[in-house]
Amino acid sequence: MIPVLSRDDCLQAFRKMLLIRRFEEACIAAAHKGQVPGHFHVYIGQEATGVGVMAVLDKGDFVHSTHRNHGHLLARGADPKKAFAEILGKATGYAGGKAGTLHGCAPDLNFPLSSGIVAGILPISTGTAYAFKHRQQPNVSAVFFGEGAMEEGAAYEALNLAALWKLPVLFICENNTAEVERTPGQAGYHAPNLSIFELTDLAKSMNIATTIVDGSDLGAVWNAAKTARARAVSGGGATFMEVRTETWPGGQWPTLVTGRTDIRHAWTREVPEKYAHLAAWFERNDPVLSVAREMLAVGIVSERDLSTIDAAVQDEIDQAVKFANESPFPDSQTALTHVWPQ
Ligand SMILES: Cc1ncc(C[n+]2csc(CCOP(=O)(O)OP(=O)(O)O)c2C)c(N)n1
Repeated sequence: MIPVLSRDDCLQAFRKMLLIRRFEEACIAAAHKGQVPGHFHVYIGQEATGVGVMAVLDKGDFVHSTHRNHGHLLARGADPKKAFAEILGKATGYAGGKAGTLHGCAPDLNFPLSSGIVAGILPISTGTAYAFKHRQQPNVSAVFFGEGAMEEGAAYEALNLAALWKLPVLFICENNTAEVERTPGQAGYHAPNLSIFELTDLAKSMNIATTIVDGSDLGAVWNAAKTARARAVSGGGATFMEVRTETWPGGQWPTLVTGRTDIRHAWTREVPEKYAHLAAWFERNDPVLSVAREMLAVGIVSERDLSTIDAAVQDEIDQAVKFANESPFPDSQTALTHVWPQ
């Protein structure tokens, strides 16, 4: 699907996807050193979704996310230094260290908040869309959430009102369990409290346009998001996009492995012994390597170009980590600031 995009678009998107990958690998490394307070969730394996959707959004559009927000922030253009500092709880982070990993935000980029409450963000994003409609503003509200959100009542209320009032919302449901056999009510199904087989059936029942997209295919995500945004700003209402990816095998909490992505896997396909258990995923399901392979195949880049981009991205992440490590923790005097309207 890469041919639908220009060379510049491809390169920019690939760089962002790699930035997210390296950021998350650094995050896992920091967590292994005990530097990340509490629980956190990485975006490895879903990079094409955030980057593909964000590529078609306008500056004036709003973005909302969940507990798995790091990739969405970087895809929207967040500063990796401030984003990493926030995750470590430092004063230089986007929210002065108070949001941490679970409530990532970048207000300057119209990314006001993420909610750690599963499905909690859907009504908020629908409210944003209502404001756009009320003000006759030609913008959309994009909201990312996992398939688990479809088990929650808040999701149904948000979908219903978005449909009823034809609100400009892009509901991006990131189903990161595409490989799991769909057996409603069974433990193997990641959303075991759902009685449906297809997540899109829920949105269809509320007359919302739906689409199912392969999350390892950057071009497919990009196209679907573009269509959805055009529908929303032309008064056609919301779209429910189910983006399917296969679970990253290194992501089992609490034993997250770095699964360090060697960009050379894109052309050598030789996965080091240490990561042998991840080999099949790197080969079939890794969106970053998939885009790299496609770009190589159509001649947009050479192996050398990819290594150069990777080195520059790694350097940017190293600087972000250094910045975050050297930043102070917030002063106790700030504990009660920004927690209530003043
Ligand atoms: C209302 C609520 N219930 C339970 C939790 C605990 N919890 C945190 S993440 C998570 C799984 C969410 O799965 P999904 O929405 O599919 O997102 P994924 O982690 O797969 O990206 C749960 C149940 C929560 N945060 N909020």
